[in-house]
Amino acid sequence: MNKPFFSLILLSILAALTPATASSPFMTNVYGRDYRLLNGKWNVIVDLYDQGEKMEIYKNRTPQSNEEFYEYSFEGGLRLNVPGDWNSQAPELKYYEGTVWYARHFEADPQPGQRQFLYFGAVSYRCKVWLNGELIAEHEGGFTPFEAELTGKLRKGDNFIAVSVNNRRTPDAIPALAFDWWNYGGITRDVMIVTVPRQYVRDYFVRLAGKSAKAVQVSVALAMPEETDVTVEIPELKVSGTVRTDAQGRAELTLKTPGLELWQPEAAKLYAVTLSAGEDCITEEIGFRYVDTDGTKILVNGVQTFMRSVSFHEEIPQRKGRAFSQSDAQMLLSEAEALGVNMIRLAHYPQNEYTVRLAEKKGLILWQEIPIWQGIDFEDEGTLSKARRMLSEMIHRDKNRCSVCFWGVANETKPSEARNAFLMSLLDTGRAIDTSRLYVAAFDLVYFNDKTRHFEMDDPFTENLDVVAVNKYMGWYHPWPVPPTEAVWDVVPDKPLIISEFGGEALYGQHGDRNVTSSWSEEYQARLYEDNLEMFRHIPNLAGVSPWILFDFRSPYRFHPTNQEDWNRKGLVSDQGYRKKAWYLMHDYYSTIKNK
Ligand code: GCB
Repeated sequence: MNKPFFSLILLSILAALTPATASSPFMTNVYGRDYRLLNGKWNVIVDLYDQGEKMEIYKNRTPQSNEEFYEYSFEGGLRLNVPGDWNSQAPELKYYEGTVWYARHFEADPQPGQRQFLYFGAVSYRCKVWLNGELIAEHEGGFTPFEAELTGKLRKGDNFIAVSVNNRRTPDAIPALAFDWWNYGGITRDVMIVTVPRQYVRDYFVRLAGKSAKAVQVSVALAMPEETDVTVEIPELKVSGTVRTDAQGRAELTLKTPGLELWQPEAAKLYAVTLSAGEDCITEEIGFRYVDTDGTKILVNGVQTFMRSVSFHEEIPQRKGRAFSQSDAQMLLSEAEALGVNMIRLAHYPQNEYTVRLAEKKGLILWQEIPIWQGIDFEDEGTLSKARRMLSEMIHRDKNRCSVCFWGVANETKPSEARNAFLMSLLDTGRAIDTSRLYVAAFDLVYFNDKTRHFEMDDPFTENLDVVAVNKYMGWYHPWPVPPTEAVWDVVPDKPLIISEFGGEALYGQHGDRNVTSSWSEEYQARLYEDNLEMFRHIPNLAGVSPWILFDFRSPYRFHPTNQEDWNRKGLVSDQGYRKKAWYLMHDYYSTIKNK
């Protein structure tokens, strides 16, 4: 049997055998729980040769006799902020790829009848967690949460937690060996101890029951299998309902919602929704909208909506580090809003909850994706199961965020049987959890057909997607085969098409010839934008555009000694926060479209 065919069959069998991803791997809405952050300074040990586990340094031993000694100590060494990447906190860790141990003490006072969990917003990229010397969690994937139950393990008084974090790039990882952003390592999002009652509402999915504001559908899962009453209330609408869970602790409820106002792009409306069961009660601000397509149009709440988008990485350029806080989210989103967008494509991985929740409050549509970014080994079944897990973790974390209208499953992949089976398995995984969003992938294989004189793309996988997206760098990676006025597109003509990336590099403050690509000048970048904006007029099924990218971002991919210096300079805004000339063109374009 040939290898691709064999792997195709293997992948399909595996996809069928791997357990369903329908129930959430962590509790829903952790920020709505009783939690205590373990953020702040942690002690670290840099372990380039991976010796720490063998030495059991997670036991944090100290000499107990005259003969004993230990070649490590968590006290008295380097300390790093959590959340935060290590690369931006110590010069010697700027390019570090390997293991770093994080450790700290904390006080606990566990009460009978309560359960405690340790929750990590994200650790990049793989990690193991020990509590008081016992291994309690392992996780792979740098952009999604995980938790470990601590009930019965926490000591009254002092506890010691150690986390080994490793960000080494490997061929089976997601993303894999090379990618165009900084490989930040560390505990990059909030860490918290969460306390819940013994039985609690572990998971819920609240969304419209159909394509109208008339009713809301609620799916609930309790932590433990038990038949009990769950009450769901939307006080502002004076709506409530009670349902009994089945023996597995699960229930479905439909609530009629007269007077419900839909969440709309740029007009966010959220309702406090409360779920209670026994001793447990949890409230979350939730919005309601529906999204679908009609031919080549994207409809939000039945209204055709053109996606005026932009992308950013989870990075604060001025600080040269990963974004992690509420104020970071505010900075990124306010600059996006200033451009006049109604959508953000969160590049290229699930970003932190502060960004997602604030975007929702601001009425911004979101596209979230997993880092299936070029170079992925589609024939490796281990990689497939990781990808499915990442996708389901992303969906579970944000399924109640109505702002998320698109789940992205891949960026720039090439057709092959193995790729098709892999992506199909991701779509199946996603659709088994959530059918209230559009599934999208970004492709980069559009070419100019000399015979038809059209831009075209041959990738039959597009059939399986609700919306097709194309990254096309006309005027940067691709010279123009025809003037932009004649650049007519014939790509997936029956589906909505989003230009999910376009752009080129310019060093802020560098002026030069608007006709010379290698000038790296603001003038050339502005000209490139003029040309692309002209081309967009000749894409009949265009449903949105998303320039690449809002801010210059750090990337070891980019090593021109004077124009790049480890920065991808395609930002409309520089690493110092200055707007380049192209920003103004894009801003005008968006105001014109908006006011049409
Ligand atoms: C792409 C990738 C994006 C890169 C960008 C570039 O197609 O999707 O991650 O950063 O091009 O700048 O080349």
